[in-house]
Amino acid sequence: MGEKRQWKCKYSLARSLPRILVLLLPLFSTIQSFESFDYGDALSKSLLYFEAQRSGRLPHDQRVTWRHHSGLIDGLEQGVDLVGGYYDAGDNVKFGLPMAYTITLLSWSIMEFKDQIVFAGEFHHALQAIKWGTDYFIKAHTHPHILWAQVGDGDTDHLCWQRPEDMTTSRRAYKVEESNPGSEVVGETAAAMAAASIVFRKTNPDYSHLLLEHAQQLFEFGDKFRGKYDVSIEAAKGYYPSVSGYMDELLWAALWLHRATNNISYFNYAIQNAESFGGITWAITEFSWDVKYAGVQIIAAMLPIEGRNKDEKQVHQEYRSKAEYYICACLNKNNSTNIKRTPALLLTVYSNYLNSTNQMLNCNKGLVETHEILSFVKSQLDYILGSNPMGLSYLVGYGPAYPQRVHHRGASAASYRENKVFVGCMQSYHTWFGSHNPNPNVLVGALVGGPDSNDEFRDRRDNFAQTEACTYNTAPLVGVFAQFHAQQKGWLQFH
Ligand SMILES: *[C@@H]1O[C@H](CO)[C@@H](O)[C@H](O)[C@H]1NC(C)=O
Ligand SMILES: *[C@@H]1O[C@H](CO)[C@@H](O)[C@H](O)[C@H]1NC(C)=O
Ligand SMILES: *[C@@H]1O[C@H](CO)[C@@H](O)[C@H](O)[C@H]1NC(C)=O
Ligand SMILES: CC(=O)N[C@H]1CO[C@H](CO)[C@@H](O)[C@@H]1O
Repeated sequence: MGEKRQWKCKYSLARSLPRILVLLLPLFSTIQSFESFDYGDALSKSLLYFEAQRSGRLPHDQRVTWRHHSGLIDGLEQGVDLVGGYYDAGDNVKFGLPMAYTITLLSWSIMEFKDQIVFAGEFHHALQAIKWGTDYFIKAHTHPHILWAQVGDGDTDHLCWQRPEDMTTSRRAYKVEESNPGSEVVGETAAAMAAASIVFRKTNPDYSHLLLEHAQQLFEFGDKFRGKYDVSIEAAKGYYPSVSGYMDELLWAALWLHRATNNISYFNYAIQNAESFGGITWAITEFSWDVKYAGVQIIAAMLPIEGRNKDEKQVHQEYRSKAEYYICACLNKNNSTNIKRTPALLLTVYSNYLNSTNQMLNCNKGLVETHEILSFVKSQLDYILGSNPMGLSYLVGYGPAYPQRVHHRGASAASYRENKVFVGCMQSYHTWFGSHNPNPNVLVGALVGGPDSNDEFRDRRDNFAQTEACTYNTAPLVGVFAQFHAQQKGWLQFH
């Protein structure tokens, strides 16, 4: 299928954004908005996408009705129930690392912008999107020191173009354990469950408590039995290899556990390992399923530090300076244009933090007010939603024009609900992958890879770099859409 050994959705949309935005940015401070986008609609749609990516037995209230049950024997071969969870992108593999990262970002989005999501009437759907992932992690964490971290393998899956409901490819499951460790996936799953426990604390305290227990056990496991997960699970290597190693995930997990428990030992972990784990030495303008340093730095920068000693305050200050380097670099105010990911979530969170503590951002090209950061984020959102040279919304299903041939097995084939006749790999490949027609099912809310560095976009199913979507690219937009929707509707921005 031509997609073998791609590093999925790592450098896609937003690669070309900084260049355009540098040109546009001065306009935004004077012109509030030259085109009005419906962020509320974008928010609702972005949450629908997670229903389209569901694996397992679908519930009665499933709104994306072209999908049906799939992966119902996942784990059976190994005697473990791994039914559920999410497909990461346009294929039918369940990859643990990006799935966990998706849930961390969704949870972060939803805790940080909870009031705005409630205001938009989407809180219930948002909780469901998280729970579909965390219910699966609970199943996959079968022993304190065992985590099932993948079902299916990319190589056989990518030789087959088949809707998930008809799947005939390998559903072998892979685990990490003491003798076969995988600290990236274990750390990220700990982070996801800790973050989700915060989200569920009020609405479902028992569930929140359960998630926290899993998170604490996983962190202990990932920290004590350290090892690269793509060495232990070779089947992950061609698709989600860990280039940055696991130290960023361990810091990330510790900070999320600190936020969830307020237990000082996690704070101390992030401070004591700050230097040796690269937390305060790396200044990286990438935030992705692989590299989390910018997220670590931003969360650490927002930690309250009253009562901490001089050395701890010093480490905190170094985290903060790296965090601000990242934000400044995104805004092109730190001599860097090397932003490869849409940084909207991090910027919006940090901007709200600065505003609520009455601070400004100090970049080496000058002081930046929080409304300037938000203008930049808004310009990114508007670019995604249609304010771009192609005049296309890269959020599928939004607005009058959007990609029609998304690289997605289920969306490209006839809906199982309408046509239950089994379609094998080859027949499906010829009939659906090979078709020049638009997909029969619209993958509403998916953010596709997007335009190339010349702002061009070719809407072809085989052009996976541009037309495939990944769950972890839509997840951070959920909170940001909610924030801008609330602002657009005159909701009080800061309390
Ligand atoms: C804090 O976390 C550590 C490490 O998990 C644990 O040993 C300790 O008992 C916890 N402290 C409290 C007060 O819960
Ligand atoms: C940043 O760029 C300015 C000119 O735009 C240059 O004078 C300055 O030396 C650069 N600083 C760094 C740290 O590269
Ligand atoms: C915080 O946001 C409000 C509303 O947009 C704005 O009026 C105020 O100037 C901001 N404060 C700072 C410190 O940027
Ligand atoms: C690469 C680069 O230009 N880094 C600078 C970003 O800005 C901070 C201060 O705001 C400097 O300390 C960095 O050297």
